[in-house]
Amino acid sequence: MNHEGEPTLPLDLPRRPGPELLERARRFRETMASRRSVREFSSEAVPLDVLDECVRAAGSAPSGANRQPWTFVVVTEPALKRAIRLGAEAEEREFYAHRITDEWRAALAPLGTNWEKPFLERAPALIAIFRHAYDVEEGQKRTNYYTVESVGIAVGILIAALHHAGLATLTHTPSPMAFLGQILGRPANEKAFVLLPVGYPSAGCRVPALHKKALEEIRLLR
Ligand code: IYR
Repeated sequence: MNHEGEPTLPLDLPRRPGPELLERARRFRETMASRRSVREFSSEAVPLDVLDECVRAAGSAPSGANRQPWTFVVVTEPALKRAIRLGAEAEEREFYAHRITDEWRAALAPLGTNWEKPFLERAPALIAIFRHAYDVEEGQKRTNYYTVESVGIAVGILIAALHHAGLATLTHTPSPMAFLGQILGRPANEKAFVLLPVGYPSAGCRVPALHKKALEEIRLLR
């Protein structure tokens, strides 16, 4: 028990020798280095049990006061995917026509994006992640803490888990995203956070030639 009288468990984390740590770190880094955001999907179905395992991994994330302020909606129903595509394209049309700044347009040029989002219908699954700004228990609002950080970490683990399993994702944030909660019938405390199309890349899928910063550009030693 801890000092509040709450139950505790022994921690089960194996102590690995240095070379094994390095080898495992290197292999994970290599695995993650091949992850790319994909916008051209095959329509081939993905196994739901694989998605479930990846969502379980995401659900293991740390969160403020362990509130786990997230819902993962796995959408495979074609009519729902179509509605989501139409909702996203309505916002994106406005974004690319009016809301985008010249500077932002230039920043997006290497990605080749536009208002059209056919991948939202073609990808076999869309995982819509909702952030619980608060929870409602017995009609009372209960505050959650650090929800953006918590859900961001969970989504990072989800993207890593899907990639590690062998599935491609796109981290998609049509803005604003209120249409997602409406289409999927989420309550007012759940705010759409990000939309992840998931599947296999289409045959011949190409991705932009992007550069990732080297260690020396992102890590400081003090
Ligand atoms: N949400 C838009 C625009 C967009 C914005 C950023 I920042 C990106 O990295 C990519 C796209 C869209 O999905 O097209």
